[in-house]
Amino acid sequence: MFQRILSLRQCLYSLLFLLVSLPAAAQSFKVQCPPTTTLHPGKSTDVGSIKCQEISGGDGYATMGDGHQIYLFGFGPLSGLGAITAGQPGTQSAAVFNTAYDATSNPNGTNTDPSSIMNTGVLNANQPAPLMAIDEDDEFFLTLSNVGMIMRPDLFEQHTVHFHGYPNASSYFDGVPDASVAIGISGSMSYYYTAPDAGTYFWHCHITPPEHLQMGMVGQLYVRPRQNRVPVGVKLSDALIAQNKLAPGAATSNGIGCTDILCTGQTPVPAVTTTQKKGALYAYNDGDGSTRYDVEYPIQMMGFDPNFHFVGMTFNPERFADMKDKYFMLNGRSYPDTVNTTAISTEASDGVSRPSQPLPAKITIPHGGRALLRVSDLSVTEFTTLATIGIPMLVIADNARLLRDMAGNNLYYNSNSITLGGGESKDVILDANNVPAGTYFLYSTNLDHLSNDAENFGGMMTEIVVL
Ligand SMILES: [Cu+2]
Repeated sequence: MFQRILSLRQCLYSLLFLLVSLPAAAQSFKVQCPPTTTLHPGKSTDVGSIKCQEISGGDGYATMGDGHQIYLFGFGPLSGLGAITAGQPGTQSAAVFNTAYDATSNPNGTNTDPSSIMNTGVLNANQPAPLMAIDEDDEFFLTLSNVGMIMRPDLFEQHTVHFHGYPNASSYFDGVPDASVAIGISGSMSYYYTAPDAGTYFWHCHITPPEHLQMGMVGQLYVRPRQNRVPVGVKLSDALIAQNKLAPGAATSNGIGCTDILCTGQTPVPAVTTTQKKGALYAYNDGDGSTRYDVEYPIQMMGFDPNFHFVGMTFNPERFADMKDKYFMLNGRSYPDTVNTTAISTEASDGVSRPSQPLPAKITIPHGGRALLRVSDLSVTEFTTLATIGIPMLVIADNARLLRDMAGNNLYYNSNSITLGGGESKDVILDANNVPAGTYFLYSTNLDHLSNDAENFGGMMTEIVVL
C-alpha cells in the first residue's frame, strides 16, 4: 500500500515537472496571418476576406481627466498602429498586415520579430484596448503576444482574449482559462474567428476578471453586416435573389429568397465599389434600411478605482470587495478629455511618452445625418445611465441583436436615456434630421459619475455636435 502511494506521488511529481517545463520550453512569439485559406482561396468570387491584427498583453499608464497618471494592466497594438493612433480599428487585410511595421514609412504594418514586439509592446497598454472591426464572411486571425508586465516582475500573469457574447466562438478560442488556453509571458497565440453575425460586441482578458478588467484589459469589437455590400437602391432580399438566380417569391419558405427573416447564412452579392457604398452603411442586415447611418462611434463606458490601480502597482494585496470607481469614462477618457479629438499620450516610468488613450469620444453628426453609437459597458462595479437632451436616442439593438420580433416588426424605441451594466451593449442611432445645428451632450445622470475623483466636474460626459 505504501509503495503504491509513493509511486502515485512520484507520478504526480513527474506530471508537475512536465506541466511546468513544457510551456516554458514552448514559449516564443509567432504571428499568424495566412494570405489564403480554404474559405478564401484568393479568387475573385471569394465572399468576405482575411483580416488580421496583433496585440500585446502587458502594462502601461493612462492619464485621467484631472491629470492623474494611473497604472494599467492592458493590451496595446502591435499592428495597425497608425490606424489605432488615428482612432480607427487596427484590423487590417492580410496584404497590409503581412508587411513590416515602420513608424514613419509603414505605420499599419506588423511587428513580427521578438525585438520589435518587445520594443513596441512593453509599457504600451491602451485604454480602451485596440479597437477591432471585421465584416460578415471574414476570417479573423488575432494574435496576442504577452510581453510581460515590467512594473510587476513578481507576477507571471497570463492573458487571454474573450470575445464577449460572440456567436459560435470555438471554446478553444474563447479565452475562459478554465476551459481554454491562456498565453504566458513571451508567448503568442493566434485566435481564429469567423464573422457570422453583424453587431456590436466587445472583448476583454479573462484571467482573474475583477483584477484584469478593472486594471484596463477591455476593448471594443464590431462586425459590419453583409448588407453594406448590396448596391444602393437594391433591397438585400432582391440582391440575394439575383445572386442565387432565383425568381422572386419562388425560392424559399418566406418567399423572398431567404431562409430566415434577416437573410442570414445566405451567399451575399460580391463587394461593390466605394462610390456605390457611400451613404449606405448599415448596423445590421435589416432588409428595410432602418439601421442606416452616416457616421459611427464606438463608445465604451468604463470606470477606474485609482486606489485599486495604486495597490496594483505597489505590490499590495488588492481587495476586490473594496473596489470603488472614482473615474468614469467614455473610451478611456473623462470629460473634458472626451472632446479632445486627438490621441492622449502618457509618459511611462521609462520616460517615454506613448499614445495611451487613442480613441476620441466626441460625436459629430453631419447636417441632417444619422450617427450610429455602438455603446458597450465594461465596468466591473457600476450600472450607469447615459442620457441626451434635444436629440432622441433610437435604440435599435441590445447585445448585438436587432430589436425585431418573429413576425418581422421592428421593436426599436426612442428614449432620452439608456442604462447599461458591465457586459451589455446597445446600438443607438442619433438622427439629426430636424435637429437644429448646435452642441448637445451625452452624459451620465448618475451625478456622482460626473466627476474626476476629487475634481467635482467631469466624468462620463461628451459633446454631440450637430453641424
Ligand atoms: Cu490579463
